[in-house]
Amino acid sequence: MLRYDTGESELKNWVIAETVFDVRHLAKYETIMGLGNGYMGIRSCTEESYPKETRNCFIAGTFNKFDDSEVTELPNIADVTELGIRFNGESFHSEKGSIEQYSRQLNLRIGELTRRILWRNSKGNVVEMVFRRFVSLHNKHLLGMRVELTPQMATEVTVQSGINGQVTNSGAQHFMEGDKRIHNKKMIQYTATTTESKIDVVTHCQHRFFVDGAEVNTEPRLSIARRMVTVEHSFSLESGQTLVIEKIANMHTSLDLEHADRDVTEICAVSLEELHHEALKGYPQLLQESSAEWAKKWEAADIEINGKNDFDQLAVRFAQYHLVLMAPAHDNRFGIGAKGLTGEGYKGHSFWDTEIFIQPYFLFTEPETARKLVEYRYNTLDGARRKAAANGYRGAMYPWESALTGDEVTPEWGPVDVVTGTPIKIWTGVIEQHITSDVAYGVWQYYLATRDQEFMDTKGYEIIMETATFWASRLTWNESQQRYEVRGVIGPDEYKEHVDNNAFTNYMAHWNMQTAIACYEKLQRQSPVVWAQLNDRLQLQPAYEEWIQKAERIYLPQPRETDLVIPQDDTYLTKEIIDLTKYRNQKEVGLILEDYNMDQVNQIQVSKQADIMVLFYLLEHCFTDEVKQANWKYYEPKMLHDSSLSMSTHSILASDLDEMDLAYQLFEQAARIDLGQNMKSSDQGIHTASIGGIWKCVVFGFGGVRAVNGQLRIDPRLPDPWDSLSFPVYWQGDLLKVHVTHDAIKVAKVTNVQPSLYVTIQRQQYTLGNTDEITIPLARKENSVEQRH
Ligand code: IFM
Repeated sequence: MLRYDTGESELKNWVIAETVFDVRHLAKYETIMGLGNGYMGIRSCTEESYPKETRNCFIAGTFNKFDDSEVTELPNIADVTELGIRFNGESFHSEKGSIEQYSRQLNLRIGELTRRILWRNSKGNVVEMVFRRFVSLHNKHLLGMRVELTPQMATEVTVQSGINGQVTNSGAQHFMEGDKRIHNKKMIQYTATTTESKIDVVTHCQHRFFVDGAEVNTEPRLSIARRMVTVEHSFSLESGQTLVIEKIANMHTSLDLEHADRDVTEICAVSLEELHHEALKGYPQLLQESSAEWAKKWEAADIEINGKNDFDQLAVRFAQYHLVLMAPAHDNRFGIGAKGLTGEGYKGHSFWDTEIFIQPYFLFTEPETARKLVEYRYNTLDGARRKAAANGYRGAMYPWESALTGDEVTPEWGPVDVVTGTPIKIWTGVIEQHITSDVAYGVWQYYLATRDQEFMDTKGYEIIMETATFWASRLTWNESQQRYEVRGVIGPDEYKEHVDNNAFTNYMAHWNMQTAIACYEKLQRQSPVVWAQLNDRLQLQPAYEEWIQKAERIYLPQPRETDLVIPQDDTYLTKEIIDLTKYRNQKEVGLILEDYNMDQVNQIQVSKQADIMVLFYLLEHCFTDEVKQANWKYYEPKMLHDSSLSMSTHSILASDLDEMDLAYQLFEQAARIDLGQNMKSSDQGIHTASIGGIWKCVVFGFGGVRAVNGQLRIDPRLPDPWDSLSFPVYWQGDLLKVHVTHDAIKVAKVTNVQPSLYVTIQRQQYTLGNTDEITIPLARKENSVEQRH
């Protein structure tokens, strides 16, 4: 059972808890209680091992390809979290003896996992156990564990612990074993190298033991076996004595920027030295150092919701916690995986999830991390160019799934086709092409929110122009209609494959070319040097002419006169309409694929996820509320929300349309995708886009924040169950604090990077001077934007 409130007041809405241990739910808790820091992520497997566990540790960027028939993936790193504990020879395991008391908690505020158990073994000996664990936000290489064992009778306790390199990714072994060693009977070393990408991974760990507070040194039994190094310590405890085990581990790789010039021996030496130093500090101090970093994160980003349902406050903190875990803020060579570093799902690959669902959080909360994310797309631009060329196009065609290089890494085959009994062919890597304009959109949003001209001059314009050139080469001329079309794609709604003129794709391609045109003209006017450099490399003049000629004639599906519905693609509206009640009431997603295969689903008016709705949110100024409403009415009944990206988009759009009850209901559902009581939803890892979506529902939806035409708009609408909402917004270098109630909005400019800042609130423009604070009564919508101070 998942519980959200511990009742401890100082931790109210900061804790998620498991109150009953159930092996059927291992995967759920491993994921949602995952620990990490953007460099490494570990699933929260228990110290004792269970057959159904998925014991994963990932380090960002360490991609490896197992063999030619597979795509590259994040490999599972040697495990340090497993401990074998025996009491008078009997191994601790929850399926033996009986568990008299149990609770496991993740404290989001400090990033510590705690498990408390009162266990009675088969001989009636009762042991009180507390397991603690954290991954450091202070030293990205470090992980700390502490176990407190208090048997209620005299007991011989044996602890076997070390490093286990026998882990795989569902059977795929990504490593060649390297050096294994135990230094001075204490410091355990395990090195391994990825088989294809040749990345060295160095793991060390060290133990300290205390009995009733006094450190004890015992002679261990040492063991080195195949892909495994362990030490075993034994202790004779009197009844009521407490044994404390501290295990501190660190991980380094040859990919780490600080090790660029080192070989594996040198990395080992640095890592060993570091661990020696860190382990001496002890768990409490190391945790304290990490907590201090969490405190800074929360101070900079904390959102306060006052309302009827505590869950809402917890949900947004849970989202922010996982946003920290997923983002490789330390290195611009790595993207954010669709499951972050919490599971094998989607193999660590990055999707449009980053730009459209996750980046907004960093843009408005931690802009320096947002810069890393857009730089990642610049670092993979050459791969995107290769993909365009390989497919007969020009410019840059971003991969649907991206790893280190920007080459396409989408697997070719997926789960079973229920009709043929063979694996489903995955087409997304070939024809889900809107990712290219999504990347450009992410770059442009970054620029609007930061005005980081240096980034644009050296990287951003190039992405926008090369992606526009891709679209120019991708369009097909329709002679009879006298227009350019985008044929044979998958739009965001992946239940429609090989469609022509997916509205989302066409509008975004158009936006991409228009933005490139605007950038070109601005550069030519204002930055001739930058323009000349880009022109030299990209032959901009002819490209510009082509963008203009084609952008003007690209087909943008228009609302039908009869009902204002925009065709999602050329054929969607002609397909069969069936009764979808069964699938709309489903407990788990994807039920329709158990009854129909993809060819059949393609022939039905049924949608996997938000498609046109995402367009309304990204290009909101292009569509009237009437059109948005009409399309909601048409498409929503056909929506299964079979992707975790869908619910949050619908919630934001409902907020935009002032449908606050609906917006809140959808927010609640989005917030429960991982955090809810569905015990299977997160087995493969956290849904990072949905996590970003939770923040977006709050700040973009209820908070009404958006960058529109280069200007910050804050147009809040609180749902009924909330009394107030406070959140920070970074905008063009300055920090704003926003406080919203049902009656008023208060905006304070906290920093003074710019002398004045413009913000549109309820369609009126305000200027905020240094440390200005304005309070504006909230009224219903008005029609025109007026200038006021
Ligand atoms: O990017 C998404 C896609 O839109 C739907 N399927 C899952 C992908 C990764 O989250």
